[in-house]
Amino acid sequence: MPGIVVIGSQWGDEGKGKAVDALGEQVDYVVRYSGGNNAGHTVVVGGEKFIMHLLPAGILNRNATTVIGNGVVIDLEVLAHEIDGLTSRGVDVQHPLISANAHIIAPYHQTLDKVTERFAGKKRIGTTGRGIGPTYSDKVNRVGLRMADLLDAELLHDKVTASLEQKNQVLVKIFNRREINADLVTEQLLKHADRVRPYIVDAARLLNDALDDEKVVLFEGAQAHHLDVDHGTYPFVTSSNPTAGGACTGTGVGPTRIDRVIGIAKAYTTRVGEGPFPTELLDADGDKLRADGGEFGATTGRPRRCGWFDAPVVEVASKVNGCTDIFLTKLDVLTGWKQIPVCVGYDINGTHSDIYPMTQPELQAAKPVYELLPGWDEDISGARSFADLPATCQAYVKRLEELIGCRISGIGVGPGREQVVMIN
Ligand code: 2SA
Ligand code: GDP
Ligand code: MG
Repeated sequence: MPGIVVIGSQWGDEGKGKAVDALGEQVDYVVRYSGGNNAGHTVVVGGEKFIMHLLPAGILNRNATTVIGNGVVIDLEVLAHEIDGLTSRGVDVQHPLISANAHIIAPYHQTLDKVTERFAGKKRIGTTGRGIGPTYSDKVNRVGLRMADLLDAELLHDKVTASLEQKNQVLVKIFNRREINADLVTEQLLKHADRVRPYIVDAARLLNDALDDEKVVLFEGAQAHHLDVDHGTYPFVTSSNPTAGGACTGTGVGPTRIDRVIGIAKAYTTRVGEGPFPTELLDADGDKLRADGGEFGATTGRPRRCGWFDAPVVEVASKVNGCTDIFLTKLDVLTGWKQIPVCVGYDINGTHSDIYPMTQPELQAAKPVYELLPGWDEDISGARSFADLPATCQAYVKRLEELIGCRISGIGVGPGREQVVMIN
């Protein structure tokens, strides 16, 4: 079972960090393949909380080698800070191996992200402001900076200069900002160069060799299916491919090497940032879910929007990502509700649909159609087998499984590393 991909099946923050950590000791390599430090992946070990932004959450597993693939965008300052932070907390952080082709987030990418959002007003995306979109834009526009460029100071300077040419005009003329100096930016980036140079590798070759040696490689997705630039709620998406295909393009391994795709689904739904969200609750029920689930951004601290489980949202993610199984998280948060509504389809301008809509206007118009499932009062946080769960809780899981059309292989019943129920 060497190639395993973990993806978010909703709008992120499903608990991918915890799920990756739960796969634990069987993993030899843990690899991030998309996004950057917009991500926040949380693992709670012995009551202590760790949030990883750039490094994969699997880094807390001592046996695994950490890799950052070519599909990731890297803020060098954040990377250094994250490695030092974990080390100071006693985590044995062997340095990560970073693809020579991964792109660098420069300070001007962050500036552009922030000013673009500010100027967009009501049309803003609600980005994390970490410079993610502008860095991927540069990559696609072929004016990006790659990790390998840190190996040649002169080349790096040339590339920064070229990249800033157009941006400076935009910053000055449109956003009324000061021009950014290429020498200063190059200097800032080179500050980190000595440290990260030894990390830079041909990650595609390394991972393919590892798979040839029957090593277990875990591809840790960031964000989620519905934030994917191709498959998500465009334009309210991130600028990369968090979907399972991104594990191939974002690391350089072929699809034939992937044996398992685990979709992570929260037992209800959350979203942070702008964009459509059919089951969103703008009332006291939403506030209760937010409070009970501690639903605040792991990177920015923003309150997450909360709503009921939306089955067509997870069903389409499971299909498009080729999920082999689903890990259902935060089931414990639903304890105490008399009845739990589950969205089984939509009313779209008077027409019923039980599948996720094809177009954005249809999604915007979609009114959820709910099925009410009986709740439970028992504390399930100590459950360790499916049989430990109350009958109505078991029925909730089974109904979701039916609606998603994919086997649920694990359940999260609390934030702690040990708080999982594995189902054979
Ligand atoms: P960006 O910054 O360009 O990627 O933002 C574009 C959209 O993607 C959303 N996005 C996220 N959604 C959920 N979780 C994310 N990570 C953090 C977390 C978020 C936080 O773990 O909680 O702390 O705010 C994440 N990263 C990006 C974003 O909200 C925009 O809708
Ligand atoms: P990720 O981005 O998908 O890794 O998710 P985040 O770390 O951003 O957010 C998930 C939050 O839920 C974190 O605070 C986790 O500690 C917490 N969490 C994960 N699984 C569970 C669970 O099964 N139950 C509870 N109560 N909390 C969980
Ligand atoms: Mg998160």
